[in-house]
Amino acid sequence: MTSGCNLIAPRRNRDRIDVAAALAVGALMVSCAPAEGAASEQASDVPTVEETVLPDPTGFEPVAHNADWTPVIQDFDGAPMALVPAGCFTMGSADGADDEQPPHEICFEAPFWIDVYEVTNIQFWGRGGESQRRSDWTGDEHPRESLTWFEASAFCELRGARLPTEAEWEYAARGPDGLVFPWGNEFDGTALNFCDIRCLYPQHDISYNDGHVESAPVGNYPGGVSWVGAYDMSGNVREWVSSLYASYPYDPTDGREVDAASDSVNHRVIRGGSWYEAENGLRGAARSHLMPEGLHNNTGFRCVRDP
Ligand SMILES: [Ca+2]
Ligand SMILES: [Ca+2]
Repeated sequence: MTSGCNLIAPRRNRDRIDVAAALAVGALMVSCAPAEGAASEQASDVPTVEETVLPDPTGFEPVAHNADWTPVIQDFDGAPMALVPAGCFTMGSADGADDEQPPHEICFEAPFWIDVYEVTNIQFWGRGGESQRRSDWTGDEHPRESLTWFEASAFCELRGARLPTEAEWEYAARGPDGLVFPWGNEFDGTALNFCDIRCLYPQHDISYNDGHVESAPVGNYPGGVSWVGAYDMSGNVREWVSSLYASYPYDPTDGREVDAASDSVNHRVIRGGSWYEAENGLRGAARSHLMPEGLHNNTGFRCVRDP
């Protein structure tokens, strides 16, 4: 990364969110080192507010409470990513399913970046993603779904990134406060795309109309943004994470991470619930799992990268 960074609106929202609005929600958005060929495009349609200095991702102190953190968003060649600062949280839930127990403390000594949005169709194809099946809903800004764990993982690697671990995903969704949902501890059917009144399945919740029967364009529910600035951590599509499905406590050294890439038999964890889920499955601690070759139109992904 170089100097000459600019505060910008998120790339995918250029035509819908201006910089003032972006700053109004309290997020520091930084764009640096535009790729070759992208400079003229950015110069023409991205409003520049002021020069700023790229924050050193490792320069932040560990965070003890969600409210202590102001989102820092950086554009990585068109993919906005949110910085997740170092800190600790309680993974799992004593009130959840058996596989969420026992709750246990997980600490991150270093920060990491996580995608602000689920990976979209246009991002996937535009960057050479490969999948045996296309998404069921193919709008540019709809999430890329109906792909295997291996296809999702390979795409993140194309971006110089990787799938989040299960612990990283949950920390980015819940934060040091351990929120039940990304936005707080009470369910709010206006903050996400889930199985609402128009949903075609028996678990539908007639109390809310979220505007979408199946998947929605990413970033459509600002009320549901997580403490780090990530959208749709709850709902829209479920998200592959790197981890093999195994019992708690979570231990990244017990094989669930190191063996995942070569294991074609055992289930991988999926997080966050989707347009198909009701309230309980949309909690930040809720765990689902699938065979890695599973193709489901309610399952997509997002990537993380290390500083
Ligand atoms: Ca819905
Ligand atoms: Ca999601």
